Amino acid sequence: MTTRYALITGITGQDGAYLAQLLLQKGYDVWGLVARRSTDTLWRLRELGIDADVRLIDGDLTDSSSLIRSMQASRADEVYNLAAQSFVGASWNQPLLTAQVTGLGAANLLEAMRMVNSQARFYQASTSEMFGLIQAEKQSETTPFYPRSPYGVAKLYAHWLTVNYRESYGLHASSGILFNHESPLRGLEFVTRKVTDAVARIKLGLTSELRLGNIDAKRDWGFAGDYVEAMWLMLQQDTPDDYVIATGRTTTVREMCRIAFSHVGLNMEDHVVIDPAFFRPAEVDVLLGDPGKARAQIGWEAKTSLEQLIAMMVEADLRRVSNGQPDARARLAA
Ligand code: NAP
Ligand code: G4F
Repeated sequence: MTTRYALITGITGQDGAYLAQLLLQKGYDVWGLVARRSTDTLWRLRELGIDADVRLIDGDLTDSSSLIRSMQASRADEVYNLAAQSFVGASWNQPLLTAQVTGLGAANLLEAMRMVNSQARFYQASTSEMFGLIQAEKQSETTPFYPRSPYGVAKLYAHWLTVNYRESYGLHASSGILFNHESPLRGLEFVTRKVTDAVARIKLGLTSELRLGNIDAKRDWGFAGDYVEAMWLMLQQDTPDDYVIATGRTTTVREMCRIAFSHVGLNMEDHVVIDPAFFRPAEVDVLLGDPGKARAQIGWEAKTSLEQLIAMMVEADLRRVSNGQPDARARLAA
């Protein structure tokens, strides 16, 4: 069988690590673009035990030359654009950087792919955040977008550019409109991991309080390990297209929190403090995806329930905290 080559931007992120693992299992030669940082960004690849199995290339989505070089070096026939400034909260503080990386970054990569190998297949990490102020109770591929953050606006540009390059140049370019997905590898700034990490610290007596913002917000949460399978499936189709990837169930932050605390026999009411500092200038109140098209056309559906997901995350954080594992807490503004 001939070797298949994949290039993943954002390989050091949550999804990048799980996708790299999946593609390695499928026999791909996996290359990843890694931006220079002064901190250790390879911890996720190490946790999955695949850091020695992937090939890492220095580069940045804002540096076109590094993207052209990455396309050439990897000889990629599948390109997954997962890199982004992905934290919604930070996008109000860094709107220009978010536009450059999360928005224009996709343009840089699409252009590099067109120059080096226009036959390669392209995946864009689009997001339910584009639905923002929702225009339908259940959001599908045909629901109009109304982004509510600089991040959502940047992602919408990248999304439409992916559609446009498909229609303009005939590229095999697909966009996955993924709803929130989490895992033990989730960044600590996102609310699920912030909660599961705090639950572990409270249970082990290291702290007693968890400060949160709008716990009435509702999200459609799934497991990242399930969602990367959908990315791969999209690029195996004869025809490129856009797909909503979601569980079809929505839950408040409050209820997600309750599930996490009760997993270790604690009451959230004894520990959660509402702090206005964590409220956003504009909120996405509720997200609920309709994954019907993905089920019907690419045979994908979520396998992991929210209860299983949160249990998995709390258990992983209990292990980490017990082992005194360092984390990136100092970097957070969550
Ligand atoms: P993540 O953990 O924040 O990972 C983002 C990745 O992008 C990291 O590897 C990061 O590198 C890299 N990156 C940031 N700026 C870069 C730059 N200028 N050049 C090159 N790489 C850069 O995000 P994730 O949760 O895995 O999400 C993956 C993608 O899906 C993102 O595009 C996100 O916006 C999108 N998405 C996520 C969700 C979700 O619920 N997780 C839902 C819908 C869409 P460092 O490690 O060096 O920071
Ligand atoms: O976990 P979050 O920060 O995720 P958010 O904003 O939904 O964005 C994530 O999902 C998107 C897909 O819809 C991705 F595109 C994006 O890259 C990212 O992965 O916040 C979830 C909800 C929000 O309503 C937020 O206001 O939780 C609320 N929340 C309440 N207290 C909090 C907190 N969020 C954070 N991060 N920290 C809090 O203390």
